Order: sequence, then C-alpha cells, then structure tokens
Amino acid sequence: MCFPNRKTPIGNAIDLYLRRQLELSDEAVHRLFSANRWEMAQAIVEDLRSGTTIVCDRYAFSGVAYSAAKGLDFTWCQSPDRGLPCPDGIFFLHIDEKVGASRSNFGDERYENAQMQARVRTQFKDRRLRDSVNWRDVDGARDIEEIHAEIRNAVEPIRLEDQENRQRPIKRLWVS
Ligand code: FDM
Ligand code: MG
Repeated sequence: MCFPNRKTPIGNAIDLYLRRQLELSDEAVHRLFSANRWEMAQAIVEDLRSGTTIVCDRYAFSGVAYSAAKGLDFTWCQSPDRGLPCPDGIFFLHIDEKVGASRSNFGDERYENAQMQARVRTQFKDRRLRDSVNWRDVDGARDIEEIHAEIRNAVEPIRLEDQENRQRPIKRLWVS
C-alpha cells in the first residue's frame, strides 16, 4: 500500500492539497495525513493477523519529516501517529539532490523543490524518527535490481522470525 492513500475522502483532500488545488494550514494537513493512516490501521492489523505481509510506500516517518521541515514542532508532529501499527522494517531510500530533481515529474507537486527537499533530508536524520524502530538507510541511486536484492536480503530474517512466531503482538509506533 501507499501513503497518502489518495483514494479515500481524506486522501482526496490531501491529493488536492498536493496538487495545489486546495489550501490548508500546515497543522490541518499534517493531521489529515495522519488520519489517512489511521483510517487504514484496522485493515492493516487484520491483514497482518491473517498472515499477509504489507509493503508500504511512505508512512508516519514522511509525515513527521515533511511537517517538521515546514517548521512545526517535531514532537507535536509525532503525536498523532503514536500508536499506529509499527513496521517490522523501514527502508529509507536516499538519493542526492541532483538525482532526485532529475527524475521525471519532479516539480509538479507541492514540496517538489530543492529547498524543501533539503530541509526534509535533514529531518529524516533525526534520531527521534529512527530510535526504537528497525531503520535501515539504503542507497537509492543504484540499479533497481541491486536495491531490490539488498532489501530482499534484509527482509529475510524478519520474515523467518515472523514464521517462527506467528502469534507475536503487533508493535505500536513510538509507544514506549
Ligand atoms: N507527505 C507524505 C507528507 O507531507 N506527509 C505524509 O504523511 C506523507 C505520507 O506528500 F511530498 C508528502 C511527501 C510527498 C507527498 O508524494 C506524497 P508521493 O509522491 O505520493 O510519495
Ligand atoms: Mg512524489
């Protein structure tokens, strides 16, 4: 799955916002991004309980990094996502500025500019995002097959552990 999930009513508003067809305060849109995850949380838990693995493009980590990059308080940004299902592994694919900007469609949406991306990059380094979760930085500038192999290898021990302990409880994000 993918966040934002632009297909729900909340996701529709987010989509309009990203395409600059709707103006919202930074705080309001932050809460909408979080609500867009919460509206999927039950389905995520049900899928996991029935043995389905979920691969997800973006999650609360983007939520915090992007809003904190706009100047909102970091801890305030984390609070609405606290308690969401916590991923077993996070793969942060990083590329440098020039590679990112050269990719097709870059510049179409809100946030797709060098200044914002530089600020977001800084926020993604914050330990408050990474501590307590299984975070891995992945060089995203390489060949897609190479990236695939690296992530596959890193996922394998998680998958095996899961197979051995099907009943383990689902962890909650940023809850001690
Ligand atoms: N984004 C994404 C946020 O600002 N907060 C969030 O919680 C999430 C999930 O929305 F610029 C930003 C990140 C990106 C945009 O674009 C979504 P993609 O291309 O669909 O990932
Ligand atoms: Mg994008």
